Amino acid sequence: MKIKKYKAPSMPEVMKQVRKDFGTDAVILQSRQTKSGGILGLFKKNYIEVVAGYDPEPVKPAKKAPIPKEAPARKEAVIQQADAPVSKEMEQIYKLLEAQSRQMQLQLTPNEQLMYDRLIRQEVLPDIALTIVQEANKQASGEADKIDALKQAVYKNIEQRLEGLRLDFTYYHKIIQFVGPTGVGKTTTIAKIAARMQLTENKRIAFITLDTYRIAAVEQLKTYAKILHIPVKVAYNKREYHQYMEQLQDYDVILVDTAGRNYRDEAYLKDLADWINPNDVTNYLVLSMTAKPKDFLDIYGKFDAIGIHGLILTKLDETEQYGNILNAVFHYPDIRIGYMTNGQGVPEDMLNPTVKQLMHCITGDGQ
Ligand SMILES: Nc1nc2c(ncn2[C@@H]2O[C@H](COP(=O)(O)OP(=O)(O)OP(=O)(O)O)[C@@H](O)[C@H]2O)c(=O)[nH]1
Ligand SMILES: [Mg+2]
Repeated sequence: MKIKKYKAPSMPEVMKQVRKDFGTDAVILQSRQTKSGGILGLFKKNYIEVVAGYDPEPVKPAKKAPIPKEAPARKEAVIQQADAPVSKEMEQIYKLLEAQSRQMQLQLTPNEQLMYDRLIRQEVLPDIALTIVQEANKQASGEADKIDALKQAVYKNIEQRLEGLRLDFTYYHKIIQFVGPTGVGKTTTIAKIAARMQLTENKRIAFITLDTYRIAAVEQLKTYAKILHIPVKVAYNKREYHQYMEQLQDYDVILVDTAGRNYRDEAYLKDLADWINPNDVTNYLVLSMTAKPKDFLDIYGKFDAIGIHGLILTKLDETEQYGNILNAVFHYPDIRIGYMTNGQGVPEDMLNPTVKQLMHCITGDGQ
């Protein structure tokens, strides 16, 4: 790659010089504002300094390149905007140069790059976005140069992955425990599920709470229990928990609220596992869609150790990025999603997800 430094009073003037030397294939590697000239440090003038590069042998198209297992870290050209007003034409040049620079890093065609960027904006993890786009490129069989064909292939690829999911609130035991990090909506979701089971399935429900960590937590569940006419027991230790399980055997379903704790607290997870036999209870992990992508997977991984039968995804209404769903499906292809919740209203803000809804969430496109 040829690299050259340019300096001029404004960005358009610098770019004129860059284009004169390298044409439109140049990549801006760095730009900054400097001062120079003047007398005794006074009357210095502002200049824009740009380092531009040009590769006379650009990277070959993606089709011939081997598919990397992991996406390389995305390095973007450092472009510090100058104070000088930037014309529309210049903005377009910046965008083109940025896209070219990223393409060179990932070895993607412009259409692949567009679809990749779109998935990244939805917070799909980079290695997953890259795999999907490259697989879709192959599936689009020769049509991938048309953006619509590639888009449809990407959607199809995602849909095929979603079809492996189990989308229902199934439980294998009378006792269903709701576990998860702090404040994700465990208690609220328990109330929603209880109300729904009473209304639509005519089930006899009882509550047990293991959340004696905060006084308000017990009161919160008791309030819902009162409204729904459901008995509630508060277990302060493992012995009491087992005792209440026995006492409540006549009920159809026992919904168990647990304390939200820091999932990085190994002792908490060990306690949770020690209190129950995974063969006796169904565990639903409650996760908020607002969690950061890496944390979301990390939390799942940590709780998986105690035996997770399904997921409840909460707070859909608090975000517009749903890449977490795709990231989870990628790592755990046969997980179950029991319910998704989209608001604080009990019991109405809860839905049974369908593949179509999940697609809509992930792509933001309703397809
Ligand atoms: N926007 C929105 N808020 C929700 C949703 N579900 C629950 N919440 C709110 O999230 C907050 C925490 O809900 P809780 O049910 O107390 O959460 P928790 O997981 O039991 O919390 P801890 O017991 O403290 O760990 C409350 O203000 C709920 O109303 C949802 O789907 N959307
Ligand atoms: Mg709670």
